[in-house]
Amino acid sequence: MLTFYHAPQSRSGRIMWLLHELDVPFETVRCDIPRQDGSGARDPRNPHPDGKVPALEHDGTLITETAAILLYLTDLLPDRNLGPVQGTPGRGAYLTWLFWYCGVVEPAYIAEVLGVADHPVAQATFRGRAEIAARLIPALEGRDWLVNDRFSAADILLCSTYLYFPDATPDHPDVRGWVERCAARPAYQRALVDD
Ligand SMILES: N[C@@H](CCC(=O)N[C@@H](CS)C(=O)NCC(=O)O)C(=O)O
Repeated sequence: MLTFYHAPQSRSGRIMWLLHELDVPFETVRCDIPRQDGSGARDPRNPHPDGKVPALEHDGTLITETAAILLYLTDLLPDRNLGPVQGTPGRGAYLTWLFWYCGVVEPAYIAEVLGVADHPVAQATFRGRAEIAARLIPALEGRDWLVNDRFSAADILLCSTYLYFPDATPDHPDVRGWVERCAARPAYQRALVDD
């Protein structure tokens, strides 16, 4: 049994999208969270240790962190082919995209929002938009998807930034085409309604 702790218009939308791609039964607990405008509050029903979303419970196991949940789910249901499992082609690339997003892409964009992207520590650790574009553009040149040219949870995680913040999308036709392909997926559209 999968129990998904979700708040609308938040990072947990990516898990909602994957759950719809997986076409698996799940229970959604819609949680309140503190929002940046001062609205909302921590929800006592949410088991996340920091009161955040997303969180997932599977048969008594709690998983938090978006990328960890994506990886957990695609490994749990390998027959859905939404992320290569250990020992199969593309596993290394799959892990690399997921962890690059968490360790580099999200921090780099946050540093930009905070106005510290040019700080030497931010540059040395994350670098910035140009370097993100320099990884994505060649990966998508002549390909529809990031891993094995097959849609995976890596596309969900990386593309979500540009679905939420279109102005941040690297200015290249192959990247824009990939974002459009992601947005056109029926499961993404169902997840938007479910959100
Ligand atoms: N690194 C975490 C971040 C989770 C996160 O910050 N979620 C926000 C919503 S987008 C949240 O729950 N905020 C509520 C709070 O700050 O208490 C992940 O990717 O899962």
